[in-house]
Amino acid sequence: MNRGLRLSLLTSALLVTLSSLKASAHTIFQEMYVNGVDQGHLNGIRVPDYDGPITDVNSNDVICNGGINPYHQPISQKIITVPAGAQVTAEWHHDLTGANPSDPADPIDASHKGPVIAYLAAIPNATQPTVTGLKWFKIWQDGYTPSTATWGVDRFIANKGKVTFTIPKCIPSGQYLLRNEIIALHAASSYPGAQLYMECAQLQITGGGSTQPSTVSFPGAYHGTDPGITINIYYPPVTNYTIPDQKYQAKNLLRKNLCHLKETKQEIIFFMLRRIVKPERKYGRVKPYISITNISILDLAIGTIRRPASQHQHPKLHYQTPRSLPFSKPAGYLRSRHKASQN
Ligand SMILES: *[C@@H]1O[C@H](CO)[C@@H](O)[C@H](O)[C@H]1NC(C)=O
Ligand SMILES: *[C@@H]1O[C@H](CO)[C@@H](O)[C@H](O)[C@H]1NC(C)=O
Ligand SMILES: *[C@@H]1O[C@H](CO)[C@@H](O)[C@H](O)[C@H]1NC(C)=O
Ligand SMILES: [Cu+2]
Repeated sequence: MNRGLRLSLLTSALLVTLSSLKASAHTIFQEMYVNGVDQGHLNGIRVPDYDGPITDVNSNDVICNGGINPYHQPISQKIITVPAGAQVTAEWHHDLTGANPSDPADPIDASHKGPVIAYLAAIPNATQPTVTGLKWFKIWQDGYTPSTATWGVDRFIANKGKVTFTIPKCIPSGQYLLRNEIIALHAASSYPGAQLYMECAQLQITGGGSTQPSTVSFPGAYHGTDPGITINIYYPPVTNYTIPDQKYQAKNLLRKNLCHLKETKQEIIFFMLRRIVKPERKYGRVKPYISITNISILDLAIGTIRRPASQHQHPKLHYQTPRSLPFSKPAGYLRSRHKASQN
């Protein structure tokens, strides 16, 4: 079907459903840029013809769409080459025909407030049809900003449907799917209600490293009971919003510093020293034997971790603590280690 015909069919479909236009003002991720270079409309992305949402977070459709919204045929066989560390831009529009400045609901209707999110998953073959069983890790998200009462979707609309983020420099080279997602919350006060929009781009990441991020599954990462999935965004007024995928929330420091693990370890240890080990000071100079052989210790380090004011405040450290160290007990643990070290 050529673009003109598709457009006119779409237009008549829209006219027929004019009264529900607002409710059906959805969106599709359909074009990618790598370091600013356009990869071509619909190239390397599994796009559906219809822009409708997925509302069942337990459905396989939540992975890369393409189930209840069948893929546009033929599915692009292009694999987009992305150097690790590159900035990529995902561009979304109201329907598959691309940007339409005269459409007030392009790139998405302004009512569709919510977060904009990006995940990656390694895959043996980026064009293989099977997308179940992949291990996903979040690389970027833009949720709710309380100080300005604005959502990721508001910024996304202001930026004409484009969001830009970095592909982590340290993840292994290879083929990946990039899952770009918007969770529209305008009807999310009961489940199912949140409208999830997602498409997957096919990537070949080159020049990467060896960091293995911790991962989640789709379906599985989200639940109908998540405060980020089921929420009334109108009343009471939103003061905080928790983007779904709790595992990510707990480990967002890792995500933020995915490629700076050494620095991350130091910051966590600094945090633990300030928050937990402070009483040790009266015994003189603390010689901590905290170790972080395993970044999973971030499970324990949920909270605000501030940077030390100066480099000199970084303690010198030996890394050798078991990962099972309970969060409530490190002071005692440290004390015993401190004693042990004096023996
Ligand atoms: C990857 O999957 C596509 C689609 O099934 C297939 O055509 C292609 O041969 C596969 N490539 C490799 C290297 O297996
Ligand atoms: C807001 O924060 C409270 C307290 O931490 C939490 O119980 C609630 O689920 C959060 N709301 C959302 C929408 O994330
Ligand atoms: C790190 O944590 C993972 C997951 O909990 C565990 O399987 C692995 O053995 C740990 N590695 C080390 C070096 O402790
Ligand atoms: Cu919609």
